Amino acid sequence: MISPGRSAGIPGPSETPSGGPEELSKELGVLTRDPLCAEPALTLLGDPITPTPRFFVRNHFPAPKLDLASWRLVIDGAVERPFSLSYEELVRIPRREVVALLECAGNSRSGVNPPTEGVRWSHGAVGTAQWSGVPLASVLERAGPKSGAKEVVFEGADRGWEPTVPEELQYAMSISIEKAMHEDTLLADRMNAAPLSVNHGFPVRAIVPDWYGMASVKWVTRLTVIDHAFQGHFRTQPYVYIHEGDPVEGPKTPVTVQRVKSLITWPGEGEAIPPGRCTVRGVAWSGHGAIARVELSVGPVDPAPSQETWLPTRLTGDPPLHGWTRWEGEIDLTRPGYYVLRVRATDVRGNAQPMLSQWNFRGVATNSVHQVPVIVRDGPPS
Ligand SMILES: Nc1nc2c(c(=O)[nH]1)N[C@H]1C(S)=C(S)[C@@H](COP(=O)(O)O)O[C@H]1N2
Ligand SMILES: [Mo]
Repeated sequence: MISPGRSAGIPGPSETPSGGPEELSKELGVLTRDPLCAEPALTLLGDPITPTPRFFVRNHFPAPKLDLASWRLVIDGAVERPFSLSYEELVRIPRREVVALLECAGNSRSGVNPPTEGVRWSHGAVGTAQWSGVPLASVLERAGPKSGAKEVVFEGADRGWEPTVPEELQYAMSISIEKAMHEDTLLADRMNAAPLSVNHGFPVRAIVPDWYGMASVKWVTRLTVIDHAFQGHFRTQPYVYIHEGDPVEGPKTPVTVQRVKSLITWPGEGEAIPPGRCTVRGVAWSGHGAIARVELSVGPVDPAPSQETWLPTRLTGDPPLHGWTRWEGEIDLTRPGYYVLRVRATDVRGNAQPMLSQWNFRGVATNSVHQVPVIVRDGPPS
């Protein structure tokens, strides 16, 4: 008998991706090899949906190779009916498709000054994909969270060592129970109409739309409902806001919802463009709501703020709920020279991208105005 999942193109046990280096796309530049952190050039990110070979990879530990036939998901903690289920059982639950953007909280860290610890991402640790899976709420409702449930902890199957921690760690991250019960929060097994690759979390990962990527836990094998704030390493150490003057001891504000941000995907940094009219393109998003406007400025390299003239851009396509909005704006540079293009987005709640986002000790959630130097000159494109 063919299960409903199978007929929808769900992989059978024989279709387990092989993983390994052969899976790594040539469109990604490698920042660290083991564990793998890789990002595409920004000029590859203009499409509404990011093709999987151009989707960044952020692994904290070596990617585990899980076997579909033996994979199980355990649901326990502060629930009335703890249980576990196999992949076959999971895919029988009614499914949902969600277009959602993932941005690594460390994206754009290479521009942070003074520099901080952490992977030195350029701006490519962001992508929008179509995810398909089972609403997390369907699984949680079956277990029945107890009153007083505050957070859900996702545990990944990956483990390893971090320089400053004396014991072996497992990747784990929590989200609020409200976010966990949102209909678009998924246990996803498909990305862009194909089974997840090993590096993107095969066989099942969490997708937590509008939150930074650290919450979308890959290789999920356990969900634990808790009645307090999760104190695991990844929740309390790397993915928190720490500002100058904060007390060293004591709780820190966790990184959760994506800040408003826009990026120029064309022209690329340092690109030579011919004099005359030129269309600048890019993407913009906010975890707080839709993008209301995106403005572009063409300035001298080092403008006084008063010299900056912000021009409106056109938002193209339908505004997605959890993806990015594409925009384009016309510029007209007749005189050869060196210029800087700058872009800033504002969301419907009035959150605006700052010229320089407030510095923090982890270099997370950087959303400074994106600046792209260009050269206007005659002659063949470089
Ligand atoms: N189990 C597990 N889940 C994880 C991670 C990880 O290292 N282990 N990295 C997180 C981080 S920090 C990000 S930004 C996203 C990246 O997802 P991607 O590699 O599919 O782009 O996965 C998240 N989920
Ligand atoms: Mo991340």
